[in-house]
Amino acid sequence: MQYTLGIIKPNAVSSGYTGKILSKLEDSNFSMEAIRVMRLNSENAGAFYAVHKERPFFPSLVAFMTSGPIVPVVLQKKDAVSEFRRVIGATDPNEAEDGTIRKLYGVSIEENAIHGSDSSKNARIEIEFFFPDFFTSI
Ligand code: 3AN
Repeated sequence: MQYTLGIIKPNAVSSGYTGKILSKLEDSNFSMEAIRVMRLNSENAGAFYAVHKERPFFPSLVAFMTSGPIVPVVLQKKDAVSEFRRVIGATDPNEAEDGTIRKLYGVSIEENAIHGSDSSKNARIEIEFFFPDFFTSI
């Protein structure tokens, strides 16, 4: 079993898709291990996306991710990281396969509805970012 971190992004939360997205994840046999509804401030959003700090889209990404509530969620499944990325689809919703979460609920490469960790190592770092006690409580 492996853990991954998903974040339902502000565009999907404000459009009322949180329930539908969580339902799709449950239907895909992910088990929900932790969840919260929260807002990021600019400092936290910048820290979370620090790897993109030099990219031209960074200021806009931080503004978007702080524009409204988000829903970080810890999910568990066999091969959770790659399975989750398969269910969410390509970063650009226009390139995502039919039926994927980004195809269904993403509106642009930036407002792409959901984040997913890209490796097991980063999943651990990202889970601890949003749920500092997670690994000490399991
Ligand atoms: P993914 O979330 O698919 O792993 P990353 O890590 O390359 O994609 O990008 C992180 C986030 O940065 C994306 N989810 C998206 O919101 C934003 N992003 C990535 N590339 C672009 C881009 N070319 N223009 C605007 N935003 C982007």
